[in-house]
Amino acid sequence: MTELGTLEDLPLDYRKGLTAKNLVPLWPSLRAALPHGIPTRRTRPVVWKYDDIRPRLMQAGDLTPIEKAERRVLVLANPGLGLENMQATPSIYIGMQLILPGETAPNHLHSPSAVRFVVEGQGGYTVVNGEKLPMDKGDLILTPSGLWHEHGHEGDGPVVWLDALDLPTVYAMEASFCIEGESQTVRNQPDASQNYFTRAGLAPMSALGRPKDAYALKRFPWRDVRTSLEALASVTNKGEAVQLAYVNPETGEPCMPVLGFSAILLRPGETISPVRRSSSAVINVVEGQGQAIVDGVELDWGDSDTFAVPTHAVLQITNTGTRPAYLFQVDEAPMQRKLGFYQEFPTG
Ligand code: 1HN
Repeated sequence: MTELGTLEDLPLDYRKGLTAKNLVPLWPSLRAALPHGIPTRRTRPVVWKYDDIRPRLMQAGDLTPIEKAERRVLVLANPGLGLENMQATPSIYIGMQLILPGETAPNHLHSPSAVRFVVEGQGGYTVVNGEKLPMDKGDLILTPSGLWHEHGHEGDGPVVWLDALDLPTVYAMEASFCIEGESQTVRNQPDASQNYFTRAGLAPMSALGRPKDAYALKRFPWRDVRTSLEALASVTNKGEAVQLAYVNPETGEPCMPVLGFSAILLRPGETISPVRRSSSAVINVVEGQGQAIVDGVELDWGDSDTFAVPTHAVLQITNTGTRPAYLFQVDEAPMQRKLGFYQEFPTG
């Protein structure tokens, strides 16, 4: 590799002249911008234990009324990226949100896209463009860019869900903003997962003649995901990942444009070594216990824990328990594919 010239190689006068005119020489920074072979990653492989999050979230419930928070959230911030930047990985925002019985979180829309993945509790709901979506444990709820959404809680006990947003990317583009609105009128029909899209391979006849709905399905009930994972496991060799992607049933494409979502089943004692990918990931444990080795760092995980996987990381995940483990994965592969640089690197 050729040694490139440094800033200090340049006469001070010349450097000052460049600065005065808002100009910067590329060659002293070229290797940092384009490292050879593998990107420089500041993202750390870390685990956020639910046992650390939950009591602090409940404390927030006492300390901060919902009116003073709008969204009562503790953000899972990766220490390698600066806690203040609210990035679990460079392109993934993750928060844990608490809503208490009777509370409502007001209606708004924004340019970033969000999903909710329910961690605990019953009776929560989100209204998305007039469609009331129940939130049971493990359900995935989409609140895409530009769609009105508000939350509520009609049950007992706390409801906690994980928010995943493409906020870091949208914010970096100086394109992140929000509009507040009046509470929505709920349409008098259950969510589309309960009537229009109840089975793979079946779509309402009326869907055939019209343009594809970018967000045909806004709720993916965990009950169905779990059943589908178990069916897939029955025909998948041990050591091969049992993994299902959440897709738009009308297009077969990832259900959101920037972030991708998938569910993984790990059989007791099973280890999987997914290919190295150019995208980062955040993994939440629906249930089970095990260990991940991420770029050589050992992370122990249990129920409702969450861990970060940097881009290009070497990853191994083991279910150390005696029952199946279920994981929920967020990554930015859909965005990287659209931008034309998504890659998988065979390991070994
Ligand atoms: C948001 O709209 C929600 O609607 C939660 O529940 C977390 C974090 C950043 C920006 C918008 C919500 C958010 C958010």
